[in-house]
Amino acid sequence: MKLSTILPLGMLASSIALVSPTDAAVILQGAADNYIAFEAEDNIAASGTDTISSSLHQWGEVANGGASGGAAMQAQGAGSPAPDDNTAFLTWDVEFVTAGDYNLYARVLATGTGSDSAHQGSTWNQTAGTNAFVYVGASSPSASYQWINGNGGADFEVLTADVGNTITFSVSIRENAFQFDRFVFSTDNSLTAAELDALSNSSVIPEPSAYGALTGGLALAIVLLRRRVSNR
Ligand SMILES: [Ca+2]
Ligand SMILES: [Ca+2]
Repeated sequence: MKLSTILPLGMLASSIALVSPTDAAVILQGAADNYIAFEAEDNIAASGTDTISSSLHQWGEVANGGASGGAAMQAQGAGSPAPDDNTAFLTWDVEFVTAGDYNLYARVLATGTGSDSAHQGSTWNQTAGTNAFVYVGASSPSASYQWINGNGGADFEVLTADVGNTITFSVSIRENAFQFDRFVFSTDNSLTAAELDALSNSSVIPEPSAYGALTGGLALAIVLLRRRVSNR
């Protein structure tokens, strides 16, 4: 067997080894971007539910033509959990390539005063159920999706030590029917709604389902290898 026929297989094998089966999808800042943007309904790394007075509280994906990507995550469950009850949570894994102070913007649907707030981690890597998340809400309810400034305007600090590492951001339920549609973390703290809408979603580091694509590539390499062998 010639070295040239073996090499492609070897290269594929090392590509596979780089993807750990335990990795969740990680939302990755673009090399030239000063922001990370992602849909609330996509690439959720972890979630939790909570039962209060026999009512199950959880985040559910809902379709809505007004939502970015056509869908959003909605707080579901009768009544309202107590403030700072963050067991019914969603978590996303993100990775920055540039350190700095990042402002959180959230595109939300808050149609009434009884459904215009939620909770969020105020720093990276806050663990639901143990840390007190902070209030995030719309200043005024609206029938349409709106961008709000999260974290009370306080920045999320990405340290040099955070760069290239997976860090997590989490939200949890406060009021029923509140929706998170999309998130942006940007070093620009004065982005308008139009500017936020215009930002492309950040790319994602493949999750384990990418094994299928890699396996497909491996199968193709084996077919090509067999073809070469049979042609000899
Ligand atoms: Ca409220
Ligand atoms: Ca969305």
